[in-house]
Amino acid sequence: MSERVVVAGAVCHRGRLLAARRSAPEELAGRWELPGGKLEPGEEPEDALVRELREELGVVARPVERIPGRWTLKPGYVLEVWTVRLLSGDPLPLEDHDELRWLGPDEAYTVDWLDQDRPAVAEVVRRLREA
Ligand code: 9L3
Ligand code: MG
Repeated sequence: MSERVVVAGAVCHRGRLLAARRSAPEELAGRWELPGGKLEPGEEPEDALVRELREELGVVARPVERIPGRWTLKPGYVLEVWTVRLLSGDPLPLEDHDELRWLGPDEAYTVDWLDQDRPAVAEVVRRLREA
């Protein structure tokens, strides 16, 4: 059986990174993540990411660059992360999240990130500090 891909977006705007607090499932609720979700059959990763960010946050966004690496989630699922630019809309927690926060590099670790998101978050924070 092949791996199923979960895509997530490091949405960066004005030097800050968007963090989203999950509202489900129970074991992940309250933890923070880079928003995104599973590919649908036949879908390209970047298209899935655009769709997920529209559904979950109500924004139009564009994947810019893949963060090197892929991280195993539950067995059979891997996480891939892109940096993302907002094209239009103000993110709202429409689906699967109950709070959003824009975090500057010095605030990036004030939330409890999901374990598998941490390497990508660290890379994005490093880039924000350099910018
Ligand atoms: N997941 C982990 N980190 C992320 C995302 C978007 C998702 N940044 C995990 C949580 C779920 C699975 O991947 O177990 C599927 O995600 P979703 O479709 O419930 O968002
Ligand atoms: Mg999701």
